[in-house]
Amino acid sequence: MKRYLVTGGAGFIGSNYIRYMLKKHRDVEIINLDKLTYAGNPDNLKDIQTDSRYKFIKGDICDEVLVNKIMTEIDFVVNFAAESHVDRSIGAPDDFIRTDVFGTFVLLEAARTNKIEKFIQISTDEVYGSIDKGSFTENDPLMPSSPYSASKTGADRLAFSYFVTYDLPVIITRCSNNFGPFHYPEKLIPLFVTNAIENKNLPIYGDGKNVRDWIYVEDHCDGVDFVCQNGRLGEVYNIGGGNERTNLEITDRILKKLEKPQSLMTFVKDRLGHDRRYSVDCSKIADLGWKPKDNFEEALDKTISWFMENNWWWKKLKNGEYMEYYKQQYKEVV
Ligand code: NAD
Ligand code: TDX
Repeated sequence: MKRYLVTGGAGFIGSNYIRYMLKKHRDVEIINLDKLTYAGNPDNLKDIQTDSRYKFIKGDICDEVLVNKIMTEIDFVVNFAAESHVDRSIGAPDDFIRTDVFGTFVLLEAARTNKIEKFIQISTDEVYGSIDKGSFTENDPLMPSSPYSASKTGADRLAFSYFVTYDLPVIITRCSNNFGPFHYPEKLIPLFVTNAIENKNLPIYGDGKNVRDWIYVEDHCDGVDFVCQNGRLGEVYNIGGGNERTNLEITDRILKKLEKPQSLMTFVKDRLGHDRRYSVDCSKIADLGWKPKDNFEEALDKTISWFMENNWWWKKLKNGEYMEYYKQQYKEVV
């Protein structure tokens, strides 16, 4: 049995990754360590709660005693735990520094003491900052521009330093924008899909021409598993979907699929420091033999259908305290 510690496994990508791993591999045991912040949701893993290979521990990656105790039983660490929403990092950066930087440090220290087999640090394409033309390779300088991406850069480089300094078997992935089931409805695609279903406005920041490269979450999970098995220690791997779209293009597709009027589009005040375009060059992971499988338009349609069929999951999140706070803070119509 290979024993995994997945942190942040009750969040969007972490929960998809745990489900994917349990389905794909018979010989894995997974401990999910998650603090259950507003973004962590036991509903995301309802269907696998009874799998004997899966165990949930509610706790903080910053808790050194707890992390050290868990780490004695672990071969692989996959660190998804983070504060992950750029807008929130602009309003209140504190938790981003604490979890994304200090929490990663606690995990790295415990992994070093307990001599784990591999440590996968889930970083992000946002560490490079914005690029007008071309795509970033893994060797390009890091120019993060939000408190979120700066915190993630701290964690990314800290993980690398543990490889160089202590020989900790670290691999770092930098993925582009994910979408799919269980995506928290504060992020662009789930917010716009659920708003459109409810005939509410879709708040587009600025001119809506910012570009993101979208990847279906299952492809990302597959890429992380591939890198864990085939990646070289101490290396960084970009993971992208190869689907660059403006926010307006995404909005248009959502409205058409749901047969909703264009009049739901509302232009609101731009995000502070809003990165114009993200783009990663994925030839390094392609040379190792991996590429994403999902077709973007089909995967987006599948995701929209999932949200239509699972309003039990998102309705209570959107009516929750956090979303009320969020709405007041950031959606000023221009
Ligand atoms: P998410 O916000 O949906 O989930 C984060 C999870 O981490 C939640 O379950 C939360 O409860 C948990 N968590 C937060 N603080 C914690 C702490 N101190 N201790 C333990 N658990 C804690 O985020 P996501 O979108 O699933 O992203 C997961 C990871 O992937 C993050 O590291 C993010 O930076 C990275 N990433 C995300 C994307 C994307 O498009 N969503 C793209 C590239 C990289
Ligand atoms: O209401 C909105 N209106 C809008 O125009 C929201 C929530 C977003 N946007 C725009 C901002 C971005 O240009 O849509 C784009 C995508 O925004 P988000 O969904 O907030 O994602 P992004 O800021 O690109 O960051 C995401 O991808 C990289 C994840 O949240 C990060 O965790 C990941 O590292």
